[in-house]
Amino acid sequence: MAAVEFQHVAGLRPGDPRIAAARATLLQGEHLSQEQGVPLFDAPLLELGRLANAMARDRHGDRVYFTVNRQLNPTNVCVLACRFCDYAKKPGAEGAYTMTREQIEAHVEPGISEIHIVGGLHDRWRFDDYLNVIRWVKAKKPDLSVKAYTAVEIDFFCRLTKKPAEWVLTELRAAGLDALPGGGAEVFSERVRREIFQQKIGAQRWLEIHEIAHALGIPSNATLLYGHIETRAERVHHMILLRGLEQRAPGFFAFIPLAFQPGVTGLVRRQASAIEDLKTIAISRLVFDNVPHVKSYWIMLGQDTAGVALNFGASDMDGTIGQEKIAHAALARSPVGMAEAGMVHSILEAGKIPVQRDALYRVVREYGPDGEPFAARGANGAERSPAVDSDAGDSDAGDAQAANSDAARRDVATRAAG
Ligand code: V47
Ligand code: SF4
Repeated sequence: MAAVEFQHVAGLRPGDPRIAAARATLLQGEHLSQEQGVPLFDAPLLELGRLANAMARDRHGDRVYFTVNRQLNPTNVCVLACRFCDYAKKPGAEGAYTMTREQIEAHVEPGISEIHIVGGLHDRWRFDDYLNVIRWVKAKKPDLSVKAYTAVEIDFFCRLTKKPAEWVLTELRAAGLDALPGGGAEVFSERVRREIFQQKIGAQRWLEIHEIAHALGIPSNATLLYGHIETRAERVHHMILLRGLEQRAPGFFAFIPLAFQPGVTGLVRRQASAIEDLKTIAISRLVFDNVPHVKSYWIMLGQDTAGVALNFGASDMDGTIGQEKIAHAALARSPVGMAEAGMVHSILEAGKIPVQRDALYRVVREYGPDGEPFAARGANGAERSPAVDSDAGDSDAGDAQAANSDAARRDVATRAAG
């Protein structure tokens, strides 16, 4: 983990004993325990947010990252039937779709710098079909960064090909994969898995696949699906397991708490409240302290809560997206996509500095307080990131911290790819 100097955290004087204890632990360079993490849900919201915001500022200054991206869901046909999922369809069912090459290529619009590919486990597709999706988008735009296929899909490819995850991931990388998204983790609890996603891989396999990816130099993200039948203690346990993996095998860029959209699943009557969302984001920042970014995923939070979350520890807003299908199949009320200007506006409104990035957190463009880009750079971002040692603490500015950890991850990816 990059040594983060806690200037902003040190400057706080929390009144609440739970927040004060968490601050003291972090200042000592230690991690919050399960016993310290769970009671933070009952601490005063604003004090909690202040500590998480200070933590984010110590890493990134006031910078908040986002990407101009498209989400590509090539098929909703899925052989599994997770109880929380309104997106998947059984083969041949009404509403089941599988995109053609032309439909896939149409997602590769000229102005985007990231594509996020995720979909169902198709009964008729072979591994080569999934590889082709990456090959086609990369052929259309070779400089596009490709974040594709969750650990659930990687495990499915292992079963399709009868090959180990190392082989599958190496083939995907040869086709053009740059990073793994964080989906499919749900919540690391056997109790919850048995109740709502019993056919799907559990914690051990999910963590194993991401560890293998990191060892191969493929960076990744991690998600938590919350606001259904899980407990707060299970959320914190999930964060602690991910933190342990980052310690053993660094390679996470971002942690994304996904607010469950109840849709027509009947699992819960309503989505978690905005207060619960903000607490979960803030506690993620404090407990999963070695992940560079916590994302405020506006598609599931809604734009307003997502903007507020930028002062509760989140330092990334994901992307403009285009046509989101998973949350909207579950009746999410957020728009299906956002224009770049809207994203910049939300970040400025939160009092933060917008920075446009690609899937590997290479800076594409920074913006001034008027929302105008003041430094356009190539998608490889070579002009910006100083090649600094990831372990060198820099108390001067948070952006140096961000550049450190992000540059370290890119270095890993470049070394392994070579
Ligand atoms: O794995 C499914 C979740 C995930 C619902 O890595 C639902 O940058 C809420 O992982 N309500 C896919 N969530 C999305 C995902 C993601 C999104 C944004 C950024 C990144 C990243 C990853 O969505 C699935 C599942 O956990 N999901 N149904 C639902 N009704
Ligand atoms: Fe299939 Fe993923 Fe939906 Fe589960 S969550 S049914 S694996 S598409």
